[in-house]
Amino acid sequence: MSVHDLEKHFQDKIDQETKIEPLDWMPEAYRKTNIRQISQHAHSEIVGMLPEGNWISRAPSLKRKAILLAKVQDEAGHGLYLYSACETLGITREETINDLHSGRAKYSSIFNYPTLTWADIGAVGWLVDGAAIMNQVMLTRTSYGPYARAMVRICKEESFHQRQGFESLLVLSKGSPEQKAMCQDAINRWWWPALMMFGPRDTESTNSDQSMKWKIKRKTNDELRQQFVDMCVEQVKLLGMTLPDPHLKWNTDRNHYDFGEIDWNEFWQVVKGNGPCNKERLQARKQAWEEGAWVREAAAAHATKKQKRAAAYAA
Ligand code: FAQ
Repeated sequence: MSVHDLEKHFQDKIDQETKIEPLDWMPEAYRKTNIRQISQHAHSEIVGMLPEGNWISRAPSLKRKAILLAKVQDEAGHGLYLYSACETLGITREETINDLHSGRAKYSSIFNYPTLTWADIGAVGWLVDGAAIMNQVMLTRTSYGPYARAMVRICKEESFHQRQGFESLLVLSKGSPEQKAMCQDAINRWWWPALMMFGPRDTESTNSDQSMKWKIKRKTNDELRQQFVDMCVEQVKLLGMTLPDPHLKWNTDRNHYDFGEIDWNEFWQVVKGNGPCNKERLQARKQAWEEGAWVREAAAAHATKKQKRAAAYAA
């Protein structure tokens, strides 16, 4: 088959909703786009453990500590499924991790903000996991099979994460005046960065057009952001709190909430490495990688020993 025929066959499969699997022929740019997105997603899960891990030792009760521990462990699991999905595209885990450490690969802007109070952990659950799941539900139907399957399980866990965050804020919102103020302050600080998680406006999004044609993405950045705003405006009422945007207003023509302008300068500054915690986050990941070298060596030595034993039995 000529490359043209292969490309046509590939696009037909996508149009007919047949998943692309690792051994199928795929255009090099499709492979690279998936590696880019899946590895950046994996890095986000792993770096995302840092702002929450910060509060495990300071959670206000044993119950909250157990919940937070379970959640942070889930994020590690998500990272591992995603690194594995990425490896099916012919890149090694070490290569993807090197790309993170060298700054070649990005991770979500949101994890470059600090978690200053206990209420931030609730706000991360409600808003950050909420934004993540809004985007990830569409990814359960993404065209690359291993990524779509990983997302099914991840979404189930993310939905628990979002609910626990909301419930934690609900408790604070019914508490003392100080607790209420802490809850509102966390919402104020996390709202705009959460909206930035969906990426640049569609008109500025360099990858969206092609990713939509290949059904890697099923909804655009602005569509998902709008869905998220509409959902949160209703949910915040249950908390008796407000969202920090004076321009939020129901638009009867559009059947959606209008909202204020995102500070895109701040977004790009954070993406380029100049956010409040970028340097700290990367440093923590590099240190963890170096300090974990002995674990990787021991695991590799153990695997070699097992292989040799199995070969000896088989002989
Ligand atoms: N931060 O052309 P587009 C989570 C970059 S998981 C940093 O629109 P695309 C779980 C983008 O990479 C959260 N960079 O890009 C959790 C591109 O640059 P590049 C992560 C961003 O890929 C919860 C450039 O801007 N989720 O939170 C961001 O079509 C709690 C142009 O943008 C995923 O990764 C950003 N926010 O659409 C863990 C989901 N936005 O790569 C712990 C999978 C854009 O060309 C605690 N990813 N950029 O150099 C996606 O769905 C897409 O990649 C988008 C961006 C929607 C994020």
